[in-house]
Amino acid sequence: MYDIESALTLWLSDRMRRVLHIQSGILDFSREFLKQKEFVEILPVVISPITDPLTDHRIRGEVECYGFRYQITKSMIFHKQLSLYSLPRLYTFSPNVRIEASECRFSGKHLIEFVQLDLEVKDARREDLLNLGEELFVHILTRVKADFAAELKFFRRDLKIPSIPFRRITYSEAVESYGLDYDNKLSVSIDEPLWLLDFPEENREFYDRENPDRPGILIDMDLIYPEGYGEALSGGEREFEYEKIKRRIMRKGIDFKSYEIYLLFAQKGLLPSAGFGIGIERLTRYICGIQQIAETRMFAKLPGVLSL
Ligand code: ASN
Repeated sequence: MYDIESALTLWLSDRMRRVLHIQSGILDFSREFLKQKEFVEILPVVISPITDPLTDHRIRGEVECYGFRYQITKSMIFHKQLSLYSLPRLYTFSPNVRIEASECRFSGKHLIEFVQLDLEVKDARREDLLNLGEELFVHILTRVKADFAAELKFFRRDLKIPSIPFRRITYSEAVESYGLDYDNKLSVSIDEPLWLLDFPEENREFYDRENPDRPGILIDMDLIYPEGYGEALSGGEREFEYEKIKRRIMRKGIDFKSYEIYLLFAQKGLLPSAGFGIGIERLTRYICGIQQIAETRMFAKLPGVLSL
């Protein structure tokens, strides 16, 4: 059953109103920064014959329209790549649906519908995106601190502006120090954001570029929030060569048929690029110092819970 009383209590609260003001600021400050950097905003795609495979999300959101099968967007990764034909630097605020296992409702950080600021840059290398990500984070945090001091005080949030460059470690270093479930332990152990680099191929999707000098290792990254807030951002350089894409799809055991249209474009020639996506609700959670992600937006959808 839908819990109308809890929804009303949250929506009528001073706390919620303040969260939403800060969140609106986060969107403004992101756009302000990206405009300065000559990015162009494109509109989000909600359904398409192709979406991010994210093979760990077994349930696929699908709709049938006019006899064609459309996927509900898990991420706009391929649409970002294809938009580079028109624009060299682009971003979108993209609603994504990822039907997580219902136990994830207790994690404090999973919603089945969320929005990511997803951007892509033609001819860029990972290094460029690490620098851009750092500047973007520092810009947003600095602007929130300046414009929303009263709100942050309400949340008793002493937001630190991290120093640039952020620390970088590799995936294998993280596993060595914290084990395979490094996720939480790493985030709890740091007090400034940290880049995690070089994921093994089996941990990621086929579109993150394999390092030509280190087979099996990808030129990609995650940004990890400090204080236990977990993953902030995910991205990397992209595979853009047809043969390599085909090989990666095959190694993942994915049916070529499901990426038929994408492969047609790849055959014509995709453009080299790098990019990343930042979850807006998780960023709001981190900035406000909120434990439960369900309190970071209107109509939050926790896994396994009926939501509006
Ligand atoms: N947005 C991510 C990227 O650019 C992909 C994702 O969300 N799975 O790599």
